[in-house]
Amino acid sequence: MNAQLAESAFLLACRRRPVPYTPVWYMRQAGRSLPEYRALRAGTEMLAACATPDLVVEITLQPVRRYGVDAAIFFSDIVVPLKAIGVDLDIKPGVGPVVADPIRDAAAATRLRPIEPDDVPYVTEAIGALVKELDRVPLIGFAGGPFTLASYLIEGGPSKNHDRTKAMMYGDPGLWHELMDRLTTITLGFLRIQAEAGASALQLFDSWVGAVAPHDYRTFVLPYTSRIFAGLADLDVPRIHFGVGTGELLGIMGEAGADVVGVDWRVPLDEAALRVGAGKALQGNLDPAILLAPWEVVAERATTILETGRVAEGHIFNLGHGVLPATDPDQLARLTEHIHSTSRR
Ligand code: 1CP
Repeated sequence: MNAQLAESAFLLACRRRPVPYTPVWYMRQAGRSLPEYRALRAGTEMLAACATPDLVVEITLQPVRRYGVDAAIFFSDIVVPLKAIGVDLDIKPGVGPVVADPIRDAAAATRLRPIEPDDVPYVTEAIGALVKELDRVPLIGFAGGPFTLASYLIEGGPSKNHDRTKAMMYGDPGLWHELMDRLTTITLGFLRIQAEAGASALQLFDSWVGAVAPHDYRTFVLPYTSRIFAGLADLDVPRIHFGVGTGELLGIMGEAGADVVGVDWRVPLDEAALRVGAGKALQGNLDPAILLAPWEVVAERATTILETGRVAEGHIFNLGHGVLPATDPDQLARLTEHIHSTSRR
């Protein structure tokens, strides 16, 4: 890693060291809201695009150029490693991941095998090319959290309440733990592949885990998220842990072992810092819908988040969840500028 990269505001904030200004990037910054993305993707299916290094490199770089963000996020999807080990699934436009044969019994669960670098040569190749192109801008690799992956596999697609997922968790804990154990091995393997290819930070997106009560998180999820973060500890790469609707889970997520905890828009960052506990940086947390309001509203809300974020030991500005497709890219470009200039020390 070059010295400027190691001293980038993003990596310094992840490590809770002093920063020249608050670093910023946006979840789902690549994709949907960018016209140059829609032009490039035209005629190529999502999973095919994820397996084409030239496209992945270009799509990953687009938001860095346009928004001036302090980190790039690898263009891929949380279901890519599942597809790579042979799960029959697709990403349907306007829907999301759809699994042909949902996992509902032990025979199906035991077909989930560990992932190897040879399963995803296009990931290693694209990350290698990106690290060169990005030079001093950090690249974030990512994977889906085990609960969130389990939900897609059990439900067969996007779900509002994760009913079947919880039915397995409560009703057949043996099968649940078998499935979570295998997903943990895949997620950990996929994150390590990305770090070894050159990613300089890793984010675990357990987007839907906010559906679980804290005491159930402890029994049914924490053993697995803890194993993932412990399994990355030797890499010297900051680990970020994110979920939506996790206000009641922030304390336990703090225990799971990441360096940075992502916070959605429901909990102010000063309160989140108390819940997460000492020794963590925070990432967040502007409601993505605020970007649909006039600029003055965005600026005022963003400034408040910089202020509440000051009590955290490190703060990476982000949205509370992904960029909405209807977002005007100019709002995000202006927001990056606003965060940098307002926070400059
Ligand atoms: O046809 C298309 O253009 C597909 C739209 C799309 C895109 C652009 C999907 C389908 N995934 C992605 C890229 C993607 N997915 C990225 C990289 C881009 C970036 O962040 O800049 C990342 C990090 C993800 C991660 C992802 N996929 C998550 C976790 C993050 C989150 O937003 O919570 C989840 C839950 C998914 C599943 C998924 N994939 C796609 C969709 C529409 C969904 C959500 C479906 C649902 O609501 O359940």
